[in-house]
Amino acid sequence: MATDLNNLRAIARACTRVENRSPGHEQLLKELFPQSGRAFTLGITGAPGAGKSSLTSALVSALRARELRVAVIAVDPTSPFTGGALLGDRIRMQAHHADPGVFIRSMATRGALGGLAPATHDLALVLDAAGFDWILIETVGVGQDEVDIARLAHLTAVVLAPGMGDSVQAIKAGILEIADLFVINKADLPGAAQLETDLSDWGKPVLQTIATTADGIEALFQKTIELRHALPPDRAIDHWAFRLRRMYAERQQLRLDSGAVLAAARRVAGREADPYTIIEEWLKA
Ligand SMILES: Nc1nc2c(ncn2[C@@H]2O[C@H](COP(=O)(O)OP(=O)(O)O)[C@@H](O)[C@H]2O)c(=O)[nH]1
Ligand SMILES: [Mg+2]
Repeated sequence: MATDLNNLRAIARACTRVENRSPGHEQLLKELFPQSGRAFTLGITGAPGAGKSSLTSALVSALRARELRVAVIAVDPTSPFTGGALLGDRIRMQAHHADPGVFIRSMATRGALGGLAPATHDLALVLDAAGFDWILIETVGVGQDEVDIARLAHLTAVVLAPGMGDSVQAIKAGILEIADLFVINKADLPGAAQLETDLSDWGKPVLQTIATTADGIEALFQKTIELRHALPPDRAIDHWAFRLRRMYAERQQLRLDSGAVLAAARRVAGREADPYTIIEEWLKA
């Protein structure tokens, strides 16, 4: 049965089908959808080196101590290796690899058919349906894809570290706006207090952590639970409205025949036709 996800290998296989957009993956997602909706997704985003992977690993330990099943999706567009996170991430996460209550997946495929954000969300749906209680999505907060990924998590933690230049200014306003909470990691380094002052203007909770020693992880967990319970009920509707628009636009794009696009582009470039009429005709078709 296609929807049988009761072991890690079956889950990994389903993830691969969804990630590669293999034939039939949509049918699989349709079948899994009714089993989804129970997992809590936390986006963990921020600049490279801020300590997102370390923090993720520490959070996994905190969740496992409570016997919660946790899946991690590491989205790292900077890594050229398919399915490969950075070596450091691998080593850090190795501690969890033998644990059947933990599932770790890297998404490294830039330019995935239909885009990185939709593929990541579909992956999260598979893991949700597979019964994971928490899904941690680590993204590098640089591009629109990553912002979209983080935006659609239940909550998003933006991770900053002192001594990384003008962190607050360096991180784009877009990523600060999607933050539900700020984590100042590497609080053992000088400048953490100043960073906290800088961040206080945003009116969001700010927590300090030292991921490498698990300092502050318990408080981060508690704050996350608190924010989770205070989530506005409309948020899920907003997220789905956003996703439905995206999904529709993608399907439209995939339906376009590239030969026909090229032929139309030639006509527009040659001023034989105007692009507005062409789009109108496509929408009617
Ligand atoms: N001093 C200090 N170093 C940390 C802390 N958290 C992570 N690091 C180190 O910072 C580096 C980058 O961490 P990593 O988790 O890979 O960052 P990422 O790129 O945001 O995922 C690694 O060498 C970590 O060991 C911390 O709280 N304090
Ligand atoms: Mg990382």
